[in-house]
Amino acid sequence: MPSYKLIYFNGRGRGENARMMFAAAGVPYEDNRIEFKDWPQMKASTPLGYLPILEIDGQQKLVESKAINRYIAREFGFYGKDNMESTRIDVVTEVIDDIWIQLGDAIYEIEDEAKRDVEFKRIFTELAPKKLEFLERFLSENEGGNSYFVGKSITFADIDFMHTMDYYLLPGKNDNGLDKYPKLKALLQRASAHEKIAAWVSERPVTPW
Ligand SMILES: N[C@@H](CCC(=O)N[C@@H](CS)C(=O)NCC(=O)O)C(=O)O
Repeated sequence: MPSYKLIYFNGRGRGENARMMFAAAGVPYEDNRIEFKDWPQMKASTPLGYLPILEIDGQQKLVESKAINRYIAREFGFYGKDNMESTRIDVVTEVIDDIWIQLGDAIYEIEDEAKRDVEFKRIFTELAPKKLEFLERFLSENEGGNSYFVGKSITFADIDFMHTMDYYLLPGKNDNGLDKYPKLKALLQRASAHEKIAAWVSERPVTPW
């Protein structure tokens, strides 16, 4: 088994999908969390000036979170059994990514609270419903919607969905954001009950983002 070191900030953000897959697979890795105060002197030494980075055996350095996530998903069996399943996982994660990116921009880029709330409202009432309606239908195409997005066991698609819902179901602002999508709501509960992922979620460092 290679040795893995995931280098990211002390938050969930673009590092958490990988951490959840390490946890789900039961594969040991170094969860290297960089504090913002240490980042300026480290930035120039990184390949692209941003994180995450996945180091494998202290040599290979992978950058770009989506590439890292797909690499880990392939290595640990969370990327489907054939090209069609992998592609269906890609469909889910790309649809989810649109929500995640725009939510992240609202949370981190808009400082004015009133303006941020306007953007949240647009995301919750205009952008996300189209994506979630699609995902509810897409999920229903597999095992009547009572299993996972693809196949009969958890994949990167379900993990990414869980991770994004962690942000999307914003406490006090969008707690009931999945009520119109019963299959997705049940999927979130099913995936969150995965023993190893649930253990990781309860033991991981509590961070504001
Ligand atoms: N496309 C890159 C974007 C990475 C990125 O923007 N990382 C942020 C943290 S989420 C970062 O390192 N920010 C610090 C900086 O840019 O100096 C990816 O998905 O990995």
